Amino acid sequence: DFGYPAGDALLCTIVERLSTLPALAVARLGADAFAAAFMLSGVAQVEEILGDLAATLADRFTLSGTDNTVRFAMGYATGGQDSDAHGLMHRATTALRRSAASPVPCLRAFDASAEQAARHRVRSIADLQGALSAEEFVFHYQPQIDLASGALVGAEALLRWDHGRHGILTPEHFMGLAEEAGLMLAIGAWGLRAVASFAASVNRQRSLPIRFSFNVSILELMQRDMAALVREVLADTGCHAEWLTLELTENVMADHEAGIVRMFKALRDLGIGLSIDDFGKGYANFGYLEAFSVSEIKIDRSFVGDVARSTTKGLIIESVVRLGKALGIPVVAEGIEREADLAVVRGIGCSIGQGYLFSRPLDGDAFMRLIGGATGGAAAGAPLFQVWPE
Ligand code: G
Ligand code: MN
Repeated sequence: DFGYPAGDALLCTIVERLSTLPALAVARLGADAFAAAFMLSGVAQVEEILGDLAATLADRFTLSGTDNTVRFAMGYATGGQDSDAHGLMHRATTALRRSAASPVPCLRAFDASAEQAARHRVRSIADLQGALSAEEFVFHYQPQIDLASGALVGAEALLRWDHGRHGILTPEHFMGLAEEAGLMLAIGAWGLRAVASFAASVNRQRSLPIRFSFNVSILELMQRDMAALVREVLADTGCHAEWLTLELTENVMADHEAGIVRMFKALRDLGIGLSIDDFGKGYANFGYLEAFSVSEIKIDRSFVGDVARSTTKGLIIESVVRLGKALGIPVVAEGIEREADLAVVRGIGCSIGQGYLFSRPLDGDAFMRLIGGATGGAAAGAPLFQVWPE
């Protein structure tokens, strides 16, 4: 803001001040980066030198006749007689970068674990970039059971990364990184296509189709025209709109801004379902039931687990089921792990159940076998699971 001459004068002042310190060498490394090397009598001297350095730079600088403070990021590294200069510079630069990246630039020591984390991150992003083309992403499908009949009526498609070295990874382990690396949209589009193709191959010859639900994040919804993508994928795969449901956590819908409301309307107009995932877990805000045309509510598994032993959980589920009935929206109980909990949610009147008690998420082949193959039409609608305790 002060122009080049003032900038040059500032740089000169910085060098003058640095030169008052007992440094072995002072250097300007780049436009606004400086380095100073000190010979230490012992590690204890580090504090003293850093203190002097900070004090020297803390004084106000005169720029074009006005007094200003200048903010500095600072990083350092220490080494012994046998340290090589390049290694030291590299470690100090790493510390400097971390200092500059923190919201309030402050002094940073070189930290081996931070550097390791940074290196690990770079490697993971490279892995992630390779994963899509190497076809390492897969979907596992977890059955959803009609609690009145025991028939399999739906499945939640769950993204997994079949990572050579680390085994099967769930989205919590890589979606954050995928967002940072700008890969989320590519993974999302690939995923929708994969699930729609699978749904098409499963349902093409079934008299009673299975509904497939697919998790979408708010970030993805804000960054793309989801309705356009869905329309294109349905056309390409031959999947019917009624075979697909998008699952969104309730927090997404809590602040129903106009753009999102319009997008959901477009999606519902296409004929696909819209499910509220993890219902009751976020801050309760029933406003969105009014704003959006929701087709399903999934009660969060924290209310379903051990419901047989908690009156409160039972009452909460009961009120959600009553709300669902009044609105004409089926309620899914997720995370059913025990017979006793199944009996309770079934007694309360949840329409659909999902959880380890019925089945873990299955890979595509295992899911196909479970339903009797692509021509399992004969078995469609028949009870595959027992839904009442013996
Ligand atoms: O938030 P969402 O409902 O999308 O989470 C689905 C996750 O819950 C999947 O990773 C799935 O493996 C897991 N899950 C499915 N059934 C159960 C269950 O019965 N118990 C528990 N603890 N987790 C389950
Ligand atoms: Mn879900």
